Amino acid sequence: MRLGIVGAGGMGSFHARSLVTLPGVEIVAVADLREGAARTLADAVGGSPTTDGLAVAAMPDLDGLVIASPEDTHEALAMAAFDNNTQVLCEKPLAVGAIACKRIVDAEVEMGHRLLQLGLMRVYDPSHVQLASETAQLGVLHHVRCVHRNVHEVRRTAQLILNQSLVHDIHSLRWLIGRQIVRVTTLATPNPDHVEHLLVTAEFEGGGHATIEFSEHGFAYEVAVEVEGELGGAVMAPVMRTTVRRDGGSGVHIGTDWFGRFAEAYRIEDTVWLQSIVAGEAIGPSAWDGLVAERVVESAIASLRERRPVEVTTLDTPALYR
Ligand code: ISE
Repeated sequence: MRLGIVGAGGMGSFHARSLVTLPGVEIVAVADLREGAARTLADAVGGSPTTDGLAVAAMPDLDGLVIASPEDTHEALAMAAFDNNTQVLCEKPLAVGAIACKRIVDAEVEMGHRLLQLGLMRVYDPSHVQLASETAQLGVLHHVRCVHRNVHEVRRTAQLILNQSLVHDIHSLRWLIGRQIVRVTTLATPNPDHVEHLLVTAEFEGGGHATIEFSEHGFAYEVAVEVEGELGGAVMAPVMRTTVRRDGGSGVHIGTDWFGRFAEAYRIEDTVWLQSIVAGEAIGPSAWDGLVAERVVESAIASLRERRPVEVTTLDTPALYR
């Protein structure tokens, strides 16, 4: 399988280094606007380095394209790959804004088959998978509490946090509950331009609600989920780590980034994506999932701006994604 990588930052490098260890994979090109980053990754995984991502996406003899460049480049890259019927593994968010996401969905619907797998990798994380199966036994669900703590040196805007980080929690909620989010309310502190803490409450179609608590000045990288239902509850067990007892105390190393916490999920995601290439049809989280999440993100941003709960209108799921 001849693969191209666009984006040689953290995520692109992680995927490239993981994919190249899998049987039958050859990385033929690595693109990054930073010439040195493209060269360093290409030296490690193979392929020609370039600064022209679009040229890599448009290569006619590519079997798969990994898009791990900034989100405002995703749409053009995905469309260029679609022109050659190339399978795509696209990092989240799908694109910036529901309108751009919808264009990608429309392109797949017009082709009549899925070519894009979206990097919402929590569905492959063993602890999330176990939580999902336990959640299904809890009867009517009343509340889900999502906690997401990130160590980020630069304070981001609420819009960026919702697009780059909360998009995961928004997708997890829909996956765990199996229903749509219909209304959201957002609060940010100290202010929406430099957020340290963001709180989103989400209401589900048919009842039940959730909170997403996001913290940017966290002491470590952590993702936790607690579900409360009619018949009981489930708490996603923290990933097992070594407890260190020293200096009169006891502590557990948690880690500061998602590469460690979700390493296994990313590897499974990469393996599933290669299966999509063999099958000629994308499996796993879809462009539609990306569009649905982005519409929730847009309502959450509107809620912050307008200081009120904002509805998320639902769309009919096209047959391709049912
Ligand atoms: C980051 O970009 C990711 O993709 C992580 O999965 C997410 O948890 C983190 O908040 C994002 O900044």
